[in-house]
Amino acid sequence: MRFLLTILVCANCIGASYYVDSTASGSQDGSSWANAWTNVTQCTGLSAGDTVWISGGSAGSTNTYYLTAYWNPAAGSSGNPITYKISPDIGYNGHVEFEMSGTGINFLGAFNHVTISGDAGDGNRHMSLKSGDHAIYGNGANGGNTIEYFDFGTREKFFYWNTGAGVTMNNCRAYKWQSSAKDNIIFTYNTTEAAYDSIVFTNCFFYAPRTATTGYGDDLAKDMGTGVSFYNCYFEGYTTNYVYGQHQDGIQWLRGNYGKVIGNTFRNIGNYAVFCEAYHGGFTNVVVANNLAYIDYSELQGTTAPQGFVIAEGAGYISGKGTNSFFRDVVLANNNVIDYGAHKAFSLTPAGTGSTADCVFWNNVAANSSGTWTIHSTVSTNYNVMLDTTAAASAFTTYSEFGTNDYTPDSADTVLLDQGGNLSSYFTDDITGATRSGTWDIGAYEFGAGGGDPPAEVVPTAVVGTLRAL
Ligand SMILES: [Ca+2]
Ligand SMILES: [Ca+2]
Repeated sequence: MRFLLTILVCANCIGASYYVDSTASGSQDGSSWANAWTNVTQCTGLSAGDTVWISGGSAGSTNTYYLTAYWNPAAGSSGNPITYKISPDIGYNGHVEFEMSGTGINFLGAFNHVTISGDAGDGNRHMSLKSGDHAIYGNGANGGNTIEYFDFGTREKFFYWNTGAGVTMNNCRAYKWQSSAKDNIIFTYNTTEAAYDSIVFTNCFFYAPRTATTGYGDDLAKDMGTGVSFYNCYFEGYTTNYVYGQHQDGIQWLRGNYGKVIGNTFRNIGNYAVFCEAYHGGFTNVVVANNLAYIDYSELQGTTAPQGFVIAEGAGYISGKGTNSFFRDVVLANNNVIDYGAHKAFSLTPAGTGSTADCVFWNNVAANSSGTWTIHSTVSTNYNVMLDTTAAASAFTTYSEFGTNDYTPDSADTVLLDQGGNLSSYFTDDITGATRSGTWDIGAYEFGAGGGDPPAEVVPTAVVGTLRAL
């Protein structure tokens, strides 16, 4: 009897398993693969902690799940989400594709305490979205949600939510084509004061269109709000005949505190790689560190627009808020800006009569990026280096303009290697995720730390034109 009781308690603890398979032909009660529900919309009777395994068919094949309205997955509870996940089982670990039937339908609206996972254990994204309007749209997502290993596809609208927190998105991908309907991939503005890491993007890949010859193009992340973090993500502006009016920023942060931008890579962004723009007021508790921004496209380098990492008053600030703003506990450190030509790599300054307290500008390196930095006199400034192409070739393991380079300090280098200051009270790793030890190096890469390169993947073929049908 005691044994039985133990089993029951444990079963309740780990949650029950249910099954969804679009090809199932049994009783469709979700109790097994044979009797699986045939769509996620059929799921009923779920409890917090349960797992719904979804079949992608056999390896290499795709099961498509058609939705005629947005998916409203049943919610779990705090600490016990309901998990909707690709099955890792042989015969079911292919690919899950969601396809929206009809126009103007978003894939997800409000969702709470759910995990949606395309992780079959092999590092690939086993879930994707085809057609539909926004991938995620709404005021929901109020806690404990994870979306992972999900390819949101090639589309014009992705993520928009104007309140809420509690979303972690990891190992996802979004490739935006240009349109007049939306000029960003991620748009969120959580105006409620929140802690660090309330909304987290990690190891994700984002692509947005821009022109070759101006700074115009869609933003990749916009507005943001409080408690948003980006870790180890990849942001790229790809070239099109973009015809709309947005200036392309990698992350354009217009409001909010407790933000982290750490270990990310920004390639060929039309305007600013990161622009913390004090549009709604100043910033407190923001860390921008261990990031790499580079240009490897000569036409973009020749335009007037690109800049690296900028934390400053905005050009279009709200009167009485952004102007003369105050920054506290803002850290701009260990970032690399590469091949921006005559452009500016770094700014950390409020304008007008604004001031700062406890702000840090340390350990940054600008290579072949010779614009004069704008750093407020009240900011702690140390261990920053500007290198011309000759000095960069000496300092880095390998360097040539627009080259495929290794920005780890060369073993014989005396400019970056062991020349930085220790900021372990703010962060402890380098861009590869390896722990920094000993005397810190200047720049995003710590010599000898190992850990491999930051994320990179084969870049999809650029979408040239205005709209491309799926
Ligand atoms: Ca912008
Ligand atoms: Ca070192």
